[in-house]
Amino acid sequence: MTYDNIDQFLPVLTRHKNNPILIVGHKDPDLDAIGSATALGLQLQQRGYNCKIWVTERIPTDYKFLPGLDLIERKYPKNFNEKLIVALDSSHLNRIRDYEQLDIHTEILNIDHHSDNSYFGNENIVWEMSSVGEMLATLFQHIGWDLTSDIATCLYTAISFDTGQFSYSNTTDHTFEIASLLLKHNIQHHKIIERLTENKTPAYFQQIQNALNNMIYNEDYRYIYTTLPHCKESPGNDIINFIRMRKNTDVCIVFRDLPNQLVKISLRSKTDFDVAKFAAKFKGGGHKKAAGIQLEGDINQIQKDVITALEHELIR
Ligand SMILES: [Mn+2]
Repeated sequence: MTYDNIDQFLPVLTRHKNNPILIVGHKDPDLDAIGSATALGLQLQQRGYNCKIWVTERIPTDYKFLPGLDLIERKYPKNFNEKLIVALDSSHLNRIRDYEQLDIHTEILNIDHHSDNSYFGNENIVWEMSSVGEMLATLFQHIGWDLTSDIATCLYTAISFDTGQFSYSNTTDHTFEIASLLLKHNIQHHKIIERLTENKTPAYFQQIQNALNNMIYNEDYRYIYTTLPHCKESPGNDIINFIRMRKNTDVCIVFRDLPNQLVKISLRSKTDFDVAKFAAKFKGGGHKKAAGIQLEGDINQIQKDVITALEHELIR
């Protein structure tokens, strides 16, 4: 494994030692985006940097246990005048919500693990790794920046989330090495996992029920999909992880029917079938084994189009 541009990390930060630094992540932030942002924010803060995290979305109550959330501003901090933007877990600039508000002339450090990353930064650290959490832990280790228990908690949460508690194929020996290092920092492994997995609301169970009722399995093509109607809150990875347990399944899809004819689609592959490539046909993207699409229109028509395209691809 080569760590491209690993030696750019410290010089970029050092150059901005006395400048305001703004940390951003992708829209609908998950726990890799948020956990990485708070880890980097806490790390920079304890080293005397002036930094803020900008996330416009309300932070889900499930995430409230994370340290460092007080560094987050929901409104774009107009008078902060950042000189460096650190973009985390975002394959393209337009993955950042309201990115139009950012000054395009500001220097951008792009740290990401998506295979379709467009290298939109002035500096780009893009690796094939489980999570940005694992990347940041590696970068901190490389430059000799010690971790506090809070920073380790954020990183461990980010990694646990993006690896499905160390169960997906993106989990490597290196992931476990980093996890082992983080565990040495007095973090409560079982509490973090409990927060990630045993903290569900009644609405969540209703979603599971809907997901099961709407589940459709195709034996010939070995795909499975389901639809979540009126699903405002993100179900995270749980529903797609649930339906992927079906025997003899290669591709899993969850369609979320949102207000204003917005349809969000999550895709997973359990074979070499590249769902990022497939998602790109509908202007979506992601990783080979986990990707997403966002479309506007009638859910039934969109479903038909996506499933027809999928069957077409699977047959080749
Ligand atoms: Mn991620």
